[in-house]
Amino acid sequence: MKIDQIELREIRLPLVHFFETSFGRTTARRIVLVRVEASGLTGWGEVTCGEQPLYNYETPETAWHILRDYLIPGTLGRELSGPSEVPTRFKAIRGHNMAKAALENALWDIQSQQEGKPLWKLIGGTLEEIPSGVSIGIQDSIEQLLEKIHCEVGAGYQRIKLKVKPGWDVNVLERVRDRFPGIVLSVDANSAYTLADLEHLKNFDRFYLLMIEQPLHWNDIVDHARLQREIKTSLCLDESIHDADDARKAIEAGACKIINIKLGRVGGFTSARQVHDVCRAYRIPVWCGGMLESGIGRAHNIAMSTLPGFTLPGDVSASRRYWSQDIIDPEVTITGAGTILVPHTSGLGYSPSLDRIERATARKETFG
Ligand code: OSB
Ligand code: MG
Repeated sequence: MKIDQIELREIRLPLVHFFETSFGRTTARRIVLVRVEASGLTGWGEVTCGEQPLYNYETPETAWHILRDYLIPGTLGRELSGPSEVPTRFKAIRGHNMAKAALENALWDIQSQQEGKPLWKLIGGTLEEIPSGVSIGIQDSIEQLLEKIHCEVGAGYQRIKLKVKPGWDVNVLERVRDRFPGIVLSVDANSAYTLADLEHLKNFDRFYLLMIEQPLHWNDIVDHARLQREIKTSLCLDESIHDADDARKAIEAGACKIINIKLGRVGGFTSARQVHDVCRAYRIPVWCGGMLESGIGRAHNIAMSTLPGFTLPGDVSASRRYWSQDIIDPEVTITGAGTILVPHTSGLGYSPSLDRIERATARKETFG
């Protein structure tokens, strides 16, 4: 495919409810979208980084810079054998996986349209109904949290994940388990603890959680392996896994029993499939993480979640939980069984609304 034009846009989207993690509260998103024109077709990608360099070091500004000054000049006007040529071509550029993923994933969108098949089939997906869970942020009060859990369980979501941090953990879990003894429950600390908290973390075993996600340092494998030896609950790594090699090392070290795959964090579909394949070979279950994506990133997440190793409910939930109006049609909805039905049309399976994207655009730059 020959890349004829690339457009970068930053859109602003207010969240319907704030989202708070151990590193802070988000009330509105700044999202960089990549639109690629190739072979007469249009493909879309989303940079999934946060507004601040807190989850990882990427921000909308760093992504814009890396795309404008490196990734776009390296692909514009060129004939590419396919989307997987993007990671090969930019191997020398260290990191910036979310910027790379946005470009590569837009090309997968184009290729699936070219071949006239759904994106999820093109990447090798097999599951047509995806189990869906929710990630619930830190709230202003435990009562507010209990009310939120009640609503999400009522909506049918198959797994509830709670954000935790020192001071909002065992005390909260005590109350949650008291009221909801039977739900499938997990927690995500986004690196809020250290091994000095080992005795405290052992208390989490009482709540028969499905997993504890990324309790320790955001780039660590060794300390997580130590922690996993000391507690019964399965650890899941998120921030620490950037590629298939990280996954192999973490699994071999015994640092986790589950891995969360995020398309942006690992650099796009090519790398995500490699992480998935390594986990499958070791019989490590995976699930699709979320980054408060707009409909475009959400549609890519749905496609990835159809790979056969995605056996646990993901953080991919209905558009309505985030946006008063999503930027795709139709919006993402869940069934009463807590699943998302994958689309059967070719390409992404959801149409970006140019109208709504234009209205949300804060800046735009076109190349080519
Ligand atoms: O660690 O999974 C995470 C959101 C922003 C940054 C990191 C994380 C999250 C979530 C939200 O948990 C998942 C979602 O609903 O998109
Ligand atoms: Mg996480």
